[in-house]
Amino acid sequence: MRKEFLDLGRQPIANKFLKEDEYEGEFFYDLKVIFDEDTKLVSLKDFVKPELMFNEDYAYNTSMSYPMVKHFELTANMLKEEFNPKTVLEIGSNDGPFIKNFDTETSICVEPCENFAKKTTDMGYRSYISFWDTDVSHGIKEIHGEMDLVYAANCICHIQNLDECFAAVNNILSEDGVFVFEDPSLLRMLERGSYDQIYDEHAHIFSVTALNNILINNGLTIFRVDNLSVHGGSNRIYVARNRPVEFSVAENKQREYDFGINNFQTYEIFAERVRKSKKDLVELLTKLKGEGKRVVSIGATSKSTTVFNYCDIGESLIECITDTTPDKQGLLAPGSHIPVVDRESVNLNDYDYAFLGAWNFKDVIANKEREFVENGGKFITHVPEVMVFS
Ligand code: JHZ
Repeated sequence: MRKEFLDLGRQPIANKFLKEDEYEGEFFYDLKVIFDEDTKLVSLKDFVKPELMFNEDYAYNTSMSYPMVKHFELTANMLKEEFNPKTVLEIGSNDGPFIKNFDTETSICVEPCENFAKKTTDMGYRSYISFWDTDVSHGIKEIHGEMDLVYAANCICHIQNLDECFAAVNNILSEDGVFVFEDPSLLRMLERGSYDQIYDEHAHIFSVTALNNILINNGLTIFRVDNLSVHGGSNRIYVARNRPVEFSVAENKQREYDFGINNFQTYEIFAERVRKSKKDLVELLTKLKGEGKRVVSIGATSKSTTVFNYCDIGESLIECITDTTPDKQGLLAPGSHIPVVDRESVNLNDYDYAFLGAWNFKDVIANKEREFVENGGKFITHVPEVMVFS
């Protein structure tokens, strides 16, 4: 049975940055979250059509978050060393920071956003512009054969029909092949109160427990879990058909159980915390405005789309958002219509406070913006709770 526990209000497409003349027809949907008592999966109540989110205008460019480029290089080297795959398939390859560490002759990309598929094609990889499903899986297998490594980062949780997704992986995986994917962790989201992991693209927020339940039904088994710090706390899930299951799987499931991820009440408590976070953030920003303070935001993230729209924060409370991604600069943030600008065009010292839209890069940003702090600037974050720090 599916039970709703959180309503994050009317939300726009999280990565659809707008020109001024695009206000009119802006698409909004109801962002509500459910817990499935049977599989223990947390999902959006209503999914947004994938084509509205992932298309040739998709703005999230992995390589613009430079710590992630290093992360994918290290991940690729580790997987090469341990599994020595002869053939590699990446689902949701974005602009290629993972696949670029593998041979162009034996590696395949599947990516629905044409702008990014073009980039990996230019890098020499056979790139299919498509969503991942059984038809694509069969088509690729016919041409390129089975795959020893199927990899996906921050992509599987975007796929609405998980049974179809896993059947498609099962079809193309070689006998001893491994399927490795990483996505934000439900446990870390619940622990940290980071409700902004929830937006249109994240059709599901995964626990190891729920994934295990769904994968087993599809003939696949989780044999290892790595807990990662990236994206505010993610899990890297290793899946195969017949490998010995390692201790990390039981350990993660136990931690999830101990936290109460199998109980609906845990989600009701989380929802209460989210409502408090909204109240605290709006109160803080309103107070600062009353005192004549100026606030900027750093990182025009998908996450900040959820925060600004849920909390009804617009340009009157946060003047602008800086972001390193050229495709976001000069546009307006989805729903809130706060202007997104190049970091270089802004003197941070003109502002009193900087909200961390990219709180997952807190240390990197705090380090880069030392001068802002030295000049009396302070950061605001809402994770794990609304607070000011410098
Ligand atoms: P970042 C995206 O979410 C979307 P977002 C997606 N759905 C997903 O699942 C997660 O990633 C994993 C900028 N930046 O990575 C670059 C600075 O401006 O938190 C990015 O636009 N200065 C695929 O959008 C944004 O912030 C900096 O110093 O929530 C970060 O976005 C750094 C480091 C980044 O993901």
